[in-house]
Amino acid sequence: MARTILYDYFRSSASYRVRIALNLKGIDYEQRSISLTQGAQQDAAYRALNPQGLVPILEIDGHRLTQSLAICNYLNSIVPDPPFMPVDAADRAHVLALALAVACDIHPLNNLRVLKYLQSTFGVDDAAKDLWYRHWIEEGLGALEEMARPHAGAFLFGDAPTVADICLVPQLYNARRFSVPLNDYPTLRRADETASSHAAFAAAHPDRQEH
Ligand SMILES: N[C@@H](CCC(=O)N[C@@H](CS)C(=O)NCC(=O)O)C(=O)O
Repeated sequence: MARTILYDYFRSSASYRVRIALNLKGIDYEQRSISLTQGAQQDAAYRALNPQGLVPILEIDGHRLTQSLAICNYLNSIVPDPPFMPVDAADRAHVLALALAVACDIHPLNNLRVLKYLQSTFGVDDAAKDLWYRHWIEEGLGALEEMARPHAGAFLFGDAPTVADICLVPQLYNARRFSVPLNDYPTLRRADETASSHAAFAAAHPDRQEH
């Protein structure tokens, strides 16, 4: 059988999501590090694999998959246990809303290419760039805290990890890197703390990756 290969970057939060998902499902994989700081995602050879010039890519079962949440969905389909999503339709919609609040409404605004464009085209300096970064994280996490609180347990939804936690943990790692205070988000911190003692999450941490 062909090997499962993850093209990722240790600090990429979309890659971090897929590492968590693969670990939760117990799927072995090899990593190919694509250095975002050196611009390897723009190399013609890499863009031939992913025209978006973004990590991650997952090669699995003869498929080449992109988009971290599409990859999570694929993994959840081929290995149903443990499930990433609740069974009840309303609960699923809620968990997906939490995941998308991070993946669609926080993360893209702070992506490397967006920050670079702000600097190169609009002359934004480092201080203004950091302000931008923190603004979108704080606004997004504030809303996520409110959204998650009613149904949270040890994790963001109940007491088992879901795709919402898969998105949350890398986003909080990012927030800490940029010294964003997390005091106002007790529900998010609790889920993050639970996840940090879970082997699948711990093994996916950027500090545990070779680069
Ligand atoms: N929606 C995509 C986002 C992928 C993405 O933005 N990846 C970032 C790293 S987290 C990237 O490759 N950035 C390269 C760049 O901005 O040039 C996903 O979930 O996979």
